[in-house]
Amino acid sequence: MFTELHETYSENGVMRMRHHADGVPVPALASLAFAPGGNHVMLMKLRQELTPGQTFTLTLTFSDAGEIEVTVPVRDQQ
Ligand SMILES: [Cu+2]
Repeated sequence: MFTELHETYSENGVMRMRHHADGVPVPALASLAFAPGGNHVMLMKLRQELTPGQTFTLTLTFSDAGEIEVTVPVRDQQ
């Protein structure tokens, strides 16, 4: 499995995803939301199915703050 940073956007009424291969800027003293329908971490080539209720660890890498691990809960699709 690997991950990509994506942004969902609408083009001519069609929802598309843009891959941010070089990362996304996080403004100083501000926040950047990752949520369905917007910025998200896309899990690619999963080797096993994820089950609602389970969690997994994701390591986010920041240019200044370094690596930060977050616990990701798996939920039902909405
Ligand atoms: Cu995506």
